[in-house]
Amino acid sequence: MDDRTYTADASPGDAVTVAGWVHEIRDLGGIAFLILRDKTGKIQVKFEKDEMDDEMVETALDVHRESVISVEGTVEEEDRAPTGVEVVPESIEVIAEADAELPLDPSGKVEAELSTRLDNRTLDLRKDEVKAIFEIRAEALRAVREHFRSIGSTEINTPKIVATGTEGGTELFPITYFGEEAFMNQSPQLFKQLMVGSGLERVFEIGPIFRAEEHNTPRHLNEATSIDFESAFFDHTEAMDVCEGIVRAAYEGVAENCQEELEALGMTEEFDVPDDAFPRLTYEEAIERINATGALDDPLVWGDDLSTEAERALGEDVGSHYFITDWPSEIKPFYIKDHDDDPELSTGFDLMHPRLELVSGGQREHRYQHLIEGFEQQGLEPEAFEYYTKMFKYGMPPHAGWGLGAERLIMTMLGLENIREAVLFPRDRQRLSP
Ligand code: AMO
Repeated sequence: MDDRTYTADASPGDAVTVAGWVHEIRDLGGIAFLILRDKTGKIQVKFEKDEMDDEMVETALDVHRESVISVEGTVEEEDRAPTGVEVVPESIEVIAEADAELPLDPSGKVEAELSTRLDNRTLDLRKDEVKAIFEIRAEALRAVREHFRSIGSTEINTPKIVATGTEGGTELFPITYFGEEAFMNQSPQLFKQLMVGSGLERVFEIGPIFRAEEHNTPRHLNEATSIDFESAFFDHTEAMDVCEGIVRAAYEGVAENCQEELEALGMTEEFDVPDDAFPRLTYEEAIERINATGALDDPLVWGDDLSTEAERALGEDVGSHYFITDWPSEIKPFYIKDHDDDPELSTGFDLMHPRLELVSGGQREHRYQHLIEGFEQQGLEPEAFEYYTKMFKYGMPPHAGWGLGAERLIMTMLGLENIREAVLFPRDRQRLSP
């Protein structure tokens, strides 16, 4: 429709064709209003029964809500209209009639359960506050990409069907690949590391990761989007600097370009770009602080991973984004490098939001012999990873990087209760369709 005008662009005096969905019809007797909604907003169309063509008025009053229509007419100023203008129609066409009964109410007057919303995502995304989440997600990813490019990293796309896992064997989804067992990739970890040894040196990827986690929680998905970064000649502190920059760039992009969306979410007042350097606590300091809060029945001891409860207690105590650094080597994966002066301590770090973990990363083990030993210590067979390990024999620079969960970033940025709200079509224990 070349001649279509978006509702937001309709100005008094214009002859327009507006097209979109029937948001609402209000029949007041002699006069009736149809509210038409499109991507950019809503506009009132006025029908004066005595003065207009009967058939046109009848069509407008009979059409079901959420049908797709187009209206040709003139835009006039009208102070009483929600947007200060209205369309005085000359003709109306019903392009796609909607059923009278809808599985959920896009006007939002009747609230729907999350599962009903996810089953009917198309209708759900007709609501301003839901659409806003995905506009913001798109903007955050745009800003992230731009920031990565500004620091000289190359976007890569690596295979999602793989022969081996990297993040622990129990969380793999097996598939059949021409009669052989293969898996959906849990992380681009090994591929991004291989690329720092290539001529590309500094890379990022934004792509799906698959985790066959059994538990169904408000913070886990079985298919998530990971924002991954890896750079040659970086140590873990430099990787953390980039991580901070990326998180801030995402917030800045949203603050600059998504004011309308933040308004739809009722967040204009409370949306702050995190500005200070994120505090960096060592693992040891973190467990001391958690124990000092008294929130846990059993105090943490060195070597414990942090439970959800422990993360929450620390998050409340710190009150902003923060890093946890210097984790015990034994609870970090084989590819994370240990500190040279203390092999019990790793260079692994996590970036935390007060509510939950956003990022894991670290400097990587780039020395061939140490890497092979790391595999063996974790009970993995280095032979299965030969495609990866052998490249460490041909000139692999020291390097570091991290992975950031895109949905967790959006969930925490917008204060969403459930991570599923930040995904169009979530995959979880119960949900494989749509
Ligand atoms: P990790 O397994 O900690 O590290 O994942 C990195 C980040 O990805 C997000 N994430 C998830 N989000 C939603 N649902 C899930 N099931 C899920 N799993 C992970 C989280 C998490 O912090 N290879 C390393 C990264 C690296 O060292 O570069 C890795 O995958 O936000």
